[in-house]
Amino acid sequence: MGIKNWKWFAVLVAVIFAGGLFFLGKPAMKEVSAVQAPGLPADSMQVIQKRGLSPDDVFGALSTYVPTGKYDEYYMFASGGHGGQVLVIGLPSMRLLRVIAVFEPESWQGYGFGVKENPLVNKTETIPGQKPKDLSWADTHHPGLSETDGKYDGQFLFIGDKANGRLAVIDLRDFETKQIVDNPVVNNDHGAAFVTPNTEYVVESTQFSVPLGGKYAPISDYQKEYRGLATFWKFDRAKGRIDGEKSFALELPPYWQDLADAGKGPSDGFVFINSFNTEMATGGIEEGNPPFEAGVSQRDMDYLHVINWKKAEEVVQQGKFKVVNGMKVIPLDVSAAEGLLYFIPEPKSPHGVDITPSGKHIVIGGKLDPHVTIYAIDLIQQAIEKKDYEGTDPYGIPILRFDAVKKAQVELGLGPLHTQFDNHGYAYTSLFLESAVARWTLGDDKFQAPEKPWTLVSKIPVSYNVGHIAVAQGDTVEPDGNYLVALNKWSVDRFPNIGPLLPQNLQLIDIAQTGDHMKLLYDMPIGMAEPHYAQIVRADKIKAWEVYPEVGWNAETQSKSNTAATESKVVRSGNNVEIFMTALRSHFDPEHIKVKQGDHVTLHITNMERTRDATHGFNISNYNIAASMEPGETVDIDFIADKPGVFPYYCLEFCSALHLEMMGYLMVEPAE
Ligand code: RUQ
Ligand code: CUA
Repeated sequence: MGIKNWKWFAVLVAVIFAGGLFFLGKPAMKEVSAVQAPGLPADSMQVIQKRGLSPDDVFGALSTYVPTGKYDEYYMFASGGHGGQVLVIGLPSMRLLRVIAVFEPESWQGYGFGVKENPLVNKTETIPGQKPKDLSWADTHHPGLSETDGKYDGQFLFIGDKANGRLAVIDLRDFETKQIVDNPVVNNDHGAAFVTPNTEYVVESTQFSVPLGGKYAPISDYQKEYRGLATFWKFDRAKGRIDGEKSFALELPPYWQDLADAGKGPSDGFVFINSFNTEMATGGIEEGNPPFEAGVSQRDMDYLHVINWKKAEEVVQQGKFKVVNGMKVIPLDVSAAEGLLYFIPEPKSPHGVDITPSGKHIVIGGKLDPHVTIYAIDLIQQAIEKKDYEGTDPYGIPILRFDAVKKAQVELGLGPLHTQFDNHGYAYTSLFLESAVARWTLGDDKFQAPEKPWTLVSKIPVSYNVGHIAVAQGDTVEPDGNYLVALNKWSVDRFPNIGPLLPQNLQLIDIAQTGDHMKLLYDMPIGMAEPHYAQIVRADKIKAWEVYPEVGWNAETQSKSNTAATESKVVRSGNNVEIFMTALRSHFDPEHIKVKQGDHVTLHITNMERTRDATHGFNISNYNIAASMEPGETVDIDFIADKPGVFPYYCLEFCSALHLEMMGYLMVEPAE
């Protein structure tokens, strides 16, 4: 215990002691503050008393408070659910640091309101000839930080859009979205985004089976025509973009594939995706059929999909694929013949699949089974080699024998979903039905817990209905431990009443010590859609720019813009008016833009500032144009001046004392 911790411990002991006296109803304050609580000022004691704080409350407060001028130790990247964005939260303070606009227009960041550099405006083809979908919202589920050797490298963040089958790339040098990729074969996903250990690929797998390629087929042809898909998007790290032409996909049976995770260490080269609805139920409650909720949960076992992506890569190189809307798709019979896909029975109504830090074990949570089931990669490989199958599924995919590949099962409680890991040899699993998080021990993994392997150690209740959990770096080969965040779907009574639509509740839990020590520290309401998954990374891994590297920076190409201007200029040719504009506290140059109705106007605006935080905004009244130019940035906007009149443009950020003066007029002279 370091000297700093000692002091803190002494304060805590004093506080707890004081709290004890306080609860005994003694007029304790004066005695405690001076003698028994060295270092704790009397006014702090008064706060504790006045606010009625318990020792646990004080512990939570001391653990999470980040004094002004000091920084959080971790960044948490959480999906923004059907808000379509990504949330950046500091830990342990649980302060919201940034909302990154991804799939939805967002005016503060000038995202989706005319600036050509952002992918909502400038929709690029990922695969030649494939028209990107014209959508302005998404259901973001799983953020995936880029990895090197199975560790977060702090360079990129990927996020999937469950509702529309898309994937986005965020560059963590400026925390901005650079690319949105449309899956041309399917229109929804769920197992996205999960990266392979060196970010060779970003995995996106479907949730709901559909006829591939956007075809129509009646539901009566479900088994014949509907399919799932696992897409392996090739990531070009140097370009910071997904390369659709080097990507490929595997056709899967029409089971509903659920979450995915990529193997690492001994399981590197494999991707694991679980599934439900191996019943292939097709619903139709209105026609007297069993509803989906009953139809998809009849069987005791569904199938964990084991995909050998390194082998699949070779099979693609050998040309053994069909092309669906420009995407290379490996058909099911090729996967069966080439040994690319195996199934493992998994109980019951499986949801989360998580690889342990060593990469040796695969943990499955079955929503309707009180256990987590653990498989071992060496047993899986042996079973594949020995063809230890219990048969094949109707599509010819071999099913490995459950008992041959199962390593352990641990009974945890009701509704186990998702599992994360720490650096003490513990696994943590969310229990949805029980509203709790369970801590249990791994056996023979990278770290070893003091307790005996494969046993439940303790549980902590959470409020309420926990979905995912995130441990700091808890899905990598170097889990950091210390903190766990429970992403609770319901908050019910935790916050002041704001009407019927309630926030989600993210709860911070201290997991720094072993044994049954898990302490709830903090509740954070999220009043904007439902964060599904989050990843927590040590702050020193993120190396973001403070300002753009040079004046005249194009944030799309991350290089010097060829439309940057350090002096203003207006170039007219026929109906085209091109304006090179500068922005510097506290003026735009030019301040008058004179055009004729119908002119095609192109604006290149350069923020000349080198001062940190000296962002300027730009908008044109009634033209639905909004931009944000961070220091050094050049943005390009073009529009037709179809509305005659005089339209102020002004800076949207309160950048200086004369911010209100930072404006100009767009004068659109009516056409005769
Ligand atoms: S899953 S419903 Cu991450 Cu639990 Cu999306
Ligand atoms: Cu620039 Cu206000």
